[in-house]
Amino acid sequence: MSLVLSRDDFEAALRSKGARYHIHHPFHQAMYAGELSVGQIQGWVANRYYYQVIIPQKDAAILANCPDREVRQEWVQRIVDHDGAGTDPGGIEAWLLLAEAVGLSRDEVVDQRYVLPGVRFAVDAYLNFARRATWQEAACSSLTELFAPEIHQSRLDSWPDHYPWISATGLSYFRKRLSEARRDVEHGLRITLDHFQTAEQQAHALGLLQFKLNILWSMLDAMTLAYCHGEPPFHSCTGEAYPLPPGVLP
Ligand code: AHQ
Repeated sequence: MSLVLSRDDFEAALRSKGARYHIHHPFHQAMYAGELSVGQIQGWVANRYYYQVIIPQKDAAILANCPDREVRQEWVQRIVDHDGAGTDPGGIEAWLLLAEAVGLSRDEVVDQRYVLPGVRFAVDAYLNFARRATWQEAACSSLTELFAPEIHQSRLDSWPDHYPWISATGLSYFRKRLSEARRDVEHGLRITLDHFQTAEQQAHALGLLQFKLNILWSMLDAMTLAYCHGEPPFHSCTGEAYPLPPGVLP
């Protein structure tokens, strides 16, 4: 029977999960080292588009499950940050600028032709979890963003030197998330530390964060198999290759 953690120790336990963040995945390590090809970058951008467009739906599911007006007033900004509103084109539009900057057309990204089954399953697991979980559980799972500013900054720091063929305008999404992630995670952490009080609840919260870490890691596993090991789905059993971004040699 584990003992209940103090608020500070509970936060420290959540932050210690950073050791399993996808910044440590070999695909991301290769990205920062400048070892990815045009096609591998294109594959990552095209697949992560599916994650980006599901995030506002995930946040809308949280809002739908949340009866607390003050929480909703703060959480709703996440949807605006991605979908845009008024003069703000939003993060999904910024991601499409990134897609164009890496040599993909908007159409081939928006139609999701390159999204790998493993990526789709992982992302859909996140959305479906948020729909059926309590709003506090789903808020807790978003705390992978405790570690996100570092990963966005590492792209801003490494891409210009390693991938000079990607125009700076394509990096605007990463710049945008530096401040948004910090603001979002402060709210998500407050909800989590306030809600999960008993030792059992705290252990459950740590499990929810691990579930989301697994989602991010599994997405990169699918991309690694397809774009680094040359084993896209059905590569070994049919003639027709799974759709691959133009920079990925079949
Ligand atoms: O661009 C990202 C983003 O908008 C979000 C929302 C948040 C959530 O609600 O789960 N998580 C998240 C993340 C984004 N980018 C990822 C990356 O590696 O670029 C990191 C990811 C996260 O840490 O959960």
